Amino acid sequence: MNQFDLTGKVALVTGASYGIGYAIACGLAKAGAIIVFNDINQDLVNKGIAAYEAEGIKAYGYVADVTNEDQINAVVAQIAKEVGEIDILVNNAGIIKRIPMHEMTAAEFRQVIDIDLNGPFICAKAVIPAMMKRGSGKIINICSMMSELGRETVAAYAAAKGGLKMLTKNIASEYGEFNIQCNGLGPGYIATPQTAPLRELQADGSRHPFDQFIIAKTPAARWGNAEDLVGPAVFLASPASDFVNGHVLYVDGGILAYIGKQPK
Ligand code: NAP
Ligand code: GCO
Repeated sequence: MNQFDLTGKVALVTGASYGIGYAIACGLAKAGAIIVFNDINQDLVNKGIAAYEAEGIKAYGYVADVTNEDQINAVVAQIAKEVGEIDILVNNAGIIKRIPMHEMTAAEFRQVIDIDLNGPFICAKAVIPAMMKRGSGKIINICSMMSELGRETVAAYAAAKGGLKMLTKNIASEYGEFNIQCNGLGPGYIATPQTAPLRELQADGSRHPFDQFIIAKTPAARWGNAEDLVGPAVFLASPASDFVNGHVLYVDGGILAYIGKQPK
């Protein structure tokens, strides 16, 4: 038996019109999964469907804000009717606000927590009952280096991603007996729109200081690509990981293991 075969499995990847979610969804599709995704407006969903089609993937797209429990519950019910019960949930949708904490408003802090932590709670809560009834399910929460480390200007994001690590462990603890596995996938620094500001070339054509910093902090000496996350995501979504639960699999090129290259 191919332990990495996802044939016939329905996978919901949140916020997957582009970026990491899109790459993971494409990888799950190539392993046989039926791809369903949501984004916050129809324009993004339409663009996503077109992008999947260009990859030869028929994806089902729905408009839903992960922070809106009524919208998520309605979409999960619609998916069950139109596509099938969800076997795999990838909580990918997320934002970051890079603001010094003492300058961040409470509203800005709450918005990041709402999308990056409350959203995964709402989506997991929506799919778990059917997984319990079926006696199987996979939940993958997209964590971060900031599930383990802090840095300037990302207090809300780190609080959310640290909380998401513990939510992952708690879902694993509470629902493991129903053969539901909940694990985290912790990307390092990945070249997507979300990190584009950290890689912008300087006026003199030199690399952004943060870009240089990440290269020095990464043993692989490169930024990750969204495609680097596909194999680990297929593993966590497949029978190959049926006895892996409450784990955060970091895909970071070695950042968390490395003190950093000595400056020349
Ligand atoms: P991205 O390029 O900004 O894409 C995020 C996606 O989530 C977008 O499609 C976005 O839609 C969607 N989204 C935002 N708020 C939403 C909401 N309320 N409801 C539904 N969808 C929503 O980000 P990314 O780099 O692909 O990151 C994806 C995930 O990986 C995030 O959880 C991020 O924290 C995490 N991560 C990223 C990195 C990295 O280096 N890039 C590393 C570690 C972890 P809009 O376009 O409308 O905003
Ligand atoms: C930042 C980056 C990071 C990455 C990612 C690292 O500003 O430090 O955006 O937070 O997005 O989460 O794993």
